[in-house]
Amino acid sequence: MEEEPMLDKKDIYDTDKIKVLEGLKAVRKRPSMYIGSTDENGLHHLVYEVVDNSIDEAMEGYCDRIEVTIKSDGSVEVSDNGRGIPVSEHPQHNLPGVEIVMTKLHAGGKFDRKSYKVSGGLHGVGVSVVNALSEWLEVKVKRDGKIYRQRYKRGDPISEVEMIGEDGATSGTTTTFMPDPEIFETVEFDYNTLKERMRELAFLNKGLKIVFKDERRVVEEGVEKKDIFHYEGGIVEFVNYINEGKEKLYPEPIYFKRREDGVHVEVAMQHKSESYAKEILAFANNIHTKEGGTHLSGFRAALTRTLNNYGEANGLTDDVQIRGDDYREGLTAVINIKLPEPQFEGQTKTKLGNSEIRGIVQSIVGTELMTFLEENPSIAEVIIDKAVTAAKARQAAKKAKELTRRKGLLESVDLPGKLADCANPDPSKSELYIVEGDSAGGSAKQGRDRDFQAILPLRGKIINVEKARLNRMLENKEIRSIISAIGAGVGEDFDPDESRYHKIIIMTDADVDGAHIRTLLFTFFYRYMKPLIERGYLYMAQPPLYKITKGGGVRHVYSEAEKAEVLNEWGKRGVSIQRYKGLGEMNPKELWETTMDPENRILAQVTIEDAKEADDLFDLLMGKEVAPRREFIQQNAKAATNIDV
Ligand code: 0RA
Repeated sequence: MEEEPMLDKKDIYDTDKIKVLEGLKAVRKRPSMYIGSTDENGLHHLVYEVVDNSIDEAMEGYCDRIEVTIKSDGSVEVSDNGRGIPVSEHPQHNLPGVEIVMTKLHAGGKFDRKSYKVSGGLHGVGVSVVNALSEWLEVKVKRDGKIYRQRYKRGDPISEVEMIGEDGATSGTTTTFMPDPEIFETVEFDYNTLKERMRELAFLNKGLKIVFKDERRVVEEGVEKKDIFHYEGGIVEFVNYINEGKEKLYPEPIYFKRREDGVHVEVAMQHKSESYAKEILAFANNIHTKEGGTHLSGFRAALTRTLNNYGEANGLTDDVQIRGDDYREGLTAVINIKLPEPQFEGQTKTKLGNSEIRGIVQSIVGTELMTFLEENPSIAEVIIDKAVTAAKARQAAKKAKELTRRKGLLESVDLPGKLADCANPDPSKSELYIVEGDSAGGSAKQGRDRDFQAILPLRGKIINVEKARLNRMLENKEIRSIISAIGAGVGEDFDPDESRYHKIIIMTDADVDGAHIRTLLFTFFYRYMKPLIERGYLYMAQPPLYKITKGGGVRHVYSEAEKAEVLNEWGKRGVSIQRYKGLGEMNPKELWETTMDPENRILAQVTIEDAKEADDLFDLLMGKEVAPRREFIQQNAKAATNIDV
């Protein structure tokens, strides 16, 4: 900061101003009432508040560039090329417009812009709040060929609005502020936090260029971070950004935009094909309404109704009851509305409350989407087909759940026929072996300790992974017998406290098929019984790799290293080495001794990371290309045999 002009404060404090200062004092006394909190969130909110003012100018069409810079001293500068905050005197206050905007809470009236302001929740409290909570703040206005400046300390003007130069070419407003460490727990801005909001604002305001810079490390390290966000495609590009790298059901997002009763409604949406997650982002006046609201419910109602109507009229629904959820499976959508007087409600003031908006959004989305479907029948068909598949999967999952429900208090669980259960009723002492193949299943049944070990054999290839869709998993008989053997439900209803075993041990061969089945089972547990993995109930059995015999001695080894050790110890003469290719090669006694006896066996506990990896791999296996698929199965088969305990 440059020299501070000497001011006799009495001279400039008219009664009006005293009121103003009382207002800002109140802000400093209870900052959380204005910005939510004084932690990191509140700190970053200061930037949003200042940027929102420039965004308002952009929304009115007077500004197409905003520059946001974290300066090397830790202050933040926000600069726009809008009209510039007026500097002329306000008739009632006898103060320049810019001073009113900077020092008066909710400065309204003459210098208040109308239209679709960014306001609601914590947004729109006004830049005077930022001023009050700043150690210092400086505003520069370029207007009518001149440059004006005023400075403040903790909200107090410490200079007049001064004309400091001339610049005939441009107009705009630049605000620089240093958050007050007396107020905030931390005054260090996080680049990535701010960056995400800047990107979002650029998507929501197509054509607007936001230049975001961090100059903090220029001096010491010579690095300047800079991102430029500028999207001529607006929210269509937003959807492309979210869906990047994913398989899409149709190549371009569906887009439409219309205005009704002074409300602007804009929607971009696209379904992913191999992913089931949905991401529907709703914004009102640039505020991300995380808690939803009337615009979101209008969108959802229109989506369900329109697709149902189209599907039924064109015989695409396969007589299945399709629900809204089914149409939203894999959907990425951005709903962007601008309305005159938004009401924000909810815990975090991010729920749009204006009731008239539901009908407006529903009617616009309804007619625009119907037009799109009629003009693009092949896209309409794939969307409805996907929903039909989702609806069928949902019904199958429901059936699977019903299967696993306990009958009554005194009655036992409905157990699958193939399960050889254990005698001990205490889950914490009980183990369930899920065994690949009937023959290994037979050996395991004979070799086990039936007091605490239960065996569930699975048919060789439980399901053709190449063709299986995740949602078809629950229709699979083998998967259903796992669900009922464990007896704790599935999916959202899964309750690990109900699990009939505290150790669930997957026992498969150490070959490609075994790896296949393991991937599938891990994926199943990860998606439908995750708490089981989190509790550490899921394990992999580790059968030995080799049987080494010499004279009367027998050693089972579980790794190449161990094999080398034994050969070193015994010498090579008279030694025979047998490689186990599958579990089926072991007789019941050998299987017990090497793989099931708690005294000797090695178990690998499955972690969430292991399961997540399998889940990603599963997605890859479901992918379209054939060559990489083969390769990954082989690599995974290798990796899966090398897990250390
Ligand atoms: C009030 C009236 C006018 C513009 C602005 C405020 C204004 C405020 C900010 C805050 C950051 N950037 C801004 N740009 C403009 C309209 C003045 C006119 O009629 O020319």
